[in-house]
Amino acid sequence: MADWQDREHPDTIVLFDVDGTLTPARRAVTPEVAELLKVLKKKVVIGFVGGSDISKQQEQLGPNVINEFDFAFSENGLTAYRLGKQLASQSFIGWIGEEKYKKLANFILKYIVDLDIPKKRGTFIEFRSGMINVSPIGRNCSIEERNEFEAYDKIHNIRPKFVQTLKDAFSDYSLTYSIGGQISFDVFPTGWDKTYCLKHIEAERFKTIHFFGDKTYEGGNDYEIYTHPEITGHSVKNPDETIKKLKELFNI
Ligand code: M1P
Repeated sequence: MADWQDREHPDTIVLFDVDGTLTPARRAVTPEVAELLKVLKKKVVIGFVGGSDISKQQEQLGPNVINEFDFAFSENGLTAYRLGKQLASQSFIGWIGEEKYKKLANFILKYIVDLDIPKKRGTFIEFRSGMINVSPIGRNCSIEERNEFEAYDKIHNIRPKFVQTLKDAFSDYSLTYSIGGQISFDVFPTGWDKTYCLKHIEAERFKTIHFFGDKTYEGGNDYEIYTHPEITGHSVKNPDETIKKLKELFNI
């Protein structure tokens, strides 16, 4: 498309997961990554696709992120921007309906009431446009409490057990549960995973679509897009590895 003629490779797009790939989980991007992205943008089209909502991505990647990236995909692309302009969004509540949602939310909150974990804070369900995010400790815990919960969860499998209970109780709901971060999991209609963002770039007819992510294993929230037949996937452990692979791949 004409918009990308200023790039060395206008038919190539590179998409990035955010947490664990461009930034440490829920933390800000480093100047080194930000600088590298500027150089990369001269060569190819760039975008990010994260599970979080846009306000968290603005905190992490900068307030002007929808203009700095050619494509900004929040909530797996259920909220999307192209060159700073918003594209069509999806509504989780519109899809599920109030009655079914109420049953799901009540079940989740009752489960959390009975959950015996060391600390509980606030915001156990975050209601977003295209999904809900559920956190057993509560989203407004501190960074230290977030790290503690993650370590505790690795031993006690609080989130995997919670997810399994919801899968069993709501097997007729066509929902997918995705553990993408440290303290929570995302719940969205099956199919609204990160591959959803590809609908927004179909018309651009890119010849190569690269994707960089850290949770590329089965069950991780990068798995579906990483293994998609049209994607050249790159699995990384952290932002440093993203930098290293980008430098090798694009001769930067
Ligand atoms: O981007 C990955 C995840 O980041 C956050 O997870 P947590 O707060 O558990 O570390 C959330 O915004 C989540 O929705 C998102 O998938």
